[in-house]
Amino acid sequence: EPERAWWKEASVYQIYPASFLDSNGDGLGDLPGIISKLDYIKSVGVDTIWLSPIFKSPQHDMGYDISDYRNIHEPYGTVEDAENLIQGCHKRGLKVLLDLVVNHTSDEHDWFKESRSSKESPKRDWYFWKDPKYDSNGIRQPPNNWASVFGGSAWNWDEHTGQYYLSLFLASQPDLNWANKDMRESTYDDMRFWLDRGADGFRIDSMNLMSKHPDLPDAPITDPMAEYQSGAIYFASGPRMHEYIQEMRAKVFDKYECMTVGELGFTKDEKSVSEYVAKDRHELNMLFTGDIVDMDFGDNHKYGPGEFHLSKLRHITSMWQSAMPKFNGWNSIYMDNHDSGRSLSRYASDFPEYRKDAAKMLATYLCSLSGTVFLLQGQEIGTANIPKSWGVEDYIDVEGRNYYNSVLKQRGDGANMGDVLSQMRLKARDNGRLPMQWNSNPHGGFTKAAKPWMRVNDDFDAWNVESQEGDEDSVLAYWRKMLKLRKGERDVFIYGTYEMLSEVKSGEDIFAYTMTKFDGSKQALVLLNFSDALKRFPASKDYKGWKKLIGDTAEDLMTEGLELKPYEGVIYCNW
Ligand code: TEU
Repeated sequence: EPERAWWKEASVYQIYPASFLDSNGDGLGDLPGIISKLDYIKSVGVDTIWLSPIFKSPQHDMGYDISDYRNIHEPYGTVEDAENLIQGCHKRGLKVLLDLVVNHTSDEHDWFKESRSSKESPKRDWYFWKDPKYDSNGIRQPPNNWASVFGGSAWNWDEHTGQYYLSLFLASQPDLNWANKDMRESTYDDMRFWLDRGADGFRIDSMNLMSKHPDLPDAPITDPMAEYQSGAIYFASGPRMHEYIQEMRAKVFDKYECMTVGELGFTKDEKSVSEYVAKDRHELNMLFTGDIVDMDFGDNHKYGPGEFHLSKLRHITSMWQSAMPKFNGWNSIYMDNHDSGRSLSRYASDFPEYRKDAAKMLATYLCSLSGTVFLLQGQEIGTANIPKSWGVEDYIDVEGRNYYNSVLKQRGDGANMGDVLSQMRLKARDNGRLPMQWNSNPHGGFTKAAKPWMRVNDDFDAWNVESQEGDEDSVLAYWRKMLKLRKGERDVFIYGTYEMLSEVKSGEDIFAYTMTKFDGSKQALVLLNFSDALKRFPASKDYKGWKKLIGDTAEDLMTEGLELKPYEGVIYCNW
């Protein structure tokens, strides 16, 4: 018998508050907007929501720069709205995960204001402050060569006290120094504030960056062309990381029935990952390991040229599906979040002739694997990336803009940026942040304002929630069916044992695997065609008497095999 837990069986729906629903016509989504759609969310078949940050913030990084953990970003609503949202969820049997961003704060947080006020401030040590270095020409330089994730140096000069402070993301997102005990305790108080108000857990932002190498050494030169280098080996999964998580768990999480999902960047090997989620370590419930959302990144940079190959997806899927049971760990299953492009457009196809089948095929993949499934708002209706006709001015996220501008500066030629824009079309974070398409009213019913905070995809007339409601053949209906099936047959899917079929057995471009119940009594065969051509799954006597569980076709697998349409996904079973 598998060890069962509610958080293992949860299906989680990520809400991007700015883009979900605008209730007051200011062009920006808000908490009352989310509250008004809880019945819809419930109807999709999920049972947990994850809210991207809703807290007070100057919004230089869309709320991942928090200036007060105990207040709500004013245009989103109030603490009372947040409590109502949590209660409204609980009434419907939905749980709520909040986004815990404690690797850094906003530079407008009181803690940082105090810290930067003087070298003698009691909060000086709550952040990383260092003296400058001087080069051979006597020119002031940052304390080390680390690059910020968003471009430029990770160090920022502060004239007032004559030191640099560290920020791995924007200069307005100074990194907290977790080695400082008082700082940690204050953060735990903030966590309890929300758990006491009913939050059921946290998605923990940039989790593994919280412990840095104490000497903050120069990074090795991995990109000789770049001015600054990735310091990840010194700032990811540092020496005290697990001590901090275990402390957090003992002092906070264990006091509540709390679900925890840690976001891991840079740490991807099985052994390091196991240290976060192996059951006997008492750390986190599960992780976002990021390797599936990174599959098509370039070698040195996210926006470098990279391609999706099914072989990568097979490899990553198989690696984690087989690794987790070895150390009694658990994992999240996801392909989309607010930090990249939509999987439909990147790994399958949003061409009109394939879009519906492709969105369903990816849902079949996500809903058939062992782990806790996460979907991003809009994924349930087949939301696609930004269309090709949009210009660079329609991309408003700081990460993509910074990259675009840095290349433009190098090349000095705006006419020659097509390659960069085409990478942004695939991977820019804006793609995951487009407003929800509710109906065919102006701006897809997302807002009544003349201008939404972010442009709505042009295809909202054809692709929206309302037009899919009641359509049995829609992507939405399919997600509902799959999420239900996943729960109904939880021992086969959620808790099942995965085994991949080799390409020889599955046929080219078909991703095929079986999921098996712990006692061997039930087995399902998942067949996914990741290409835009007809593909044949060869006949095999292994499937004598197997029946179709999901899909339009009903061929006999033993005698005929199966012809899969472009981007078709099907499931057969032996029961
Ligand atoms: O992301 C952490 C992270 O590593 C990102 O830089 C990610 O690699 C990048 O966005 C991919 O393009 C988290 C949040 O999810 C992200 O939205 C925030 O900007 C970031 O932390 C800083 O808080």
